Amino acid sequence: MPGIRFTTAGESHGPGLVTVVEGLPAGLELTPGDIDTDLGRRQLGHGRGGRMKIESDRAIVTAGIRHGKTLGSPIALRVDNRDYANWEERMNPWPVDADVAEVHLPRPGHADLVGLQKYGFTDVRNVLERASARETAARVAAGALAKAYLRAFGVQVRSHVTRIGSVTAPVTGILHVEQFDEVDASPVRCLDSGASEALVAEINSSRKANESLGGVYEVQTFGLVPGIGSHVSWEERLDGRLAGAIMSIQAMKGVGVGDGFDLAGRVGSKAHDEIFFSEELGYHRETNRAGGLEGGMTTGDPLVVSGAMKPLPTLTKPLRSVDLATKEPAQALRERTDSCTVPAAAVVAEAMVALVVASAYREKFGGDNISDAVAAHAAYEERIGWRR
Ligand code: EPS
Repeated sequence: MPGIRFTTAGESHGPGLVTVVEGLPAGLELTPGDIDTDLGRRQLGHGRGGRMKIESDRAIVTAGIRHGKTLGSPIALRVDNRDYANWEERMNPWPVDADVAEVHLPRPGHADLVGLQKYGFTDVRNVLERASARETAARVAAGALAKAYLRAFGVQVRSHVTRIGSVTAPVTGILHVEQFDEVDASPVRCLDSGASEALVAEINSSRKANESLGGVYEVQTFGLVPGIGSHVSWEERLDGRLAGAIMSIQAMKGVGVGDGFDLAGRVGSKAHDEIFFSEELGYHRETNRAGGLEGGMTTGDPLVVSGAMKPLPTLTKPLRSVDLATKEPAQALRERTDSCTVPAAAVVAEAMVALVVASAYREKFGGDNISDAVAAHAAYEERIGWRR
């Protein structure tokens, strides 16, 4: 079932990031703005640190696109790290004529200590550079291609932040795609303006206390047809694939589909979505507790996936750790850091959801050229009598 595959490479303060995306059909129209708009959205959000004033992420296409259309070949994108200019000695790919100090103070909650043990290093920098969430810029670039592919089928992927620290935005009910149009105008990417202010205040007070904060976001995908994914094998269940993709994002500790963990505490009659039929809508539901997935397949209702992010582990008031050179108690590495990146994480999660859903569309509708896939999609809609 070859769908869409991607990989990333790059260290946070190295020369730059790269992604290679395979499996997109030929003939898909793209503009630079399709990629760069999302790269810019990922850099926003209240709670970001000094690094975002240095970077201004743009994708440089090095393969797979010609005159604004995909060729069907692997697409390679590069995002340069502007900050590399300040790190050329410490992060040079080649030996340098300078004494570069090793980092010996692992941060609790980061990959630092275990990565060092596993890969046989003495310098924490050899781990933290790749573990850094800077890598998510490459994922967002790849995700922008997946979103462009999904647009050909009328599918749109959106996100919003529902909680930061102890402050939760009011419960929203079923959302429509237009309700997300202004979400990027909120400094915390929250749909409720009152809650938005409270979330900003929560970040400000934790920053004053030298604390970092996590939170919860939701990704919603609109315009899907029923039957993407499959119940027939564990690998094809879309919920499993989405959960893996969300959990692969740095700092994630939980994932939910639809009403998620809340469903576990309900009686069955309040946990499912009853089925109706009308000439106008065909088969439909009046609720979406399942988050648009039944049996590992889309139902055609909005796909709702939430992610829980832990507070960032780089702290301005560091936690206790051990100096790896002396084995003596010490404070963890104290570096320039963000205090909250939940708004940015939601944009990264959009990319990961888009890549998973696009891959499943590609598996189902195939096509060497995008027009083949769109025709297969239309034939499928016709067969199942889909009317939305
Ligand atoms: C990060 C630490 C900070 C963030 C970085 C992720 O970087 P620095 O150590 O250079 O201040 O800014 O995120 C990005 C650079 C980005 O583009 O999102 C970390 O330790 O994960």
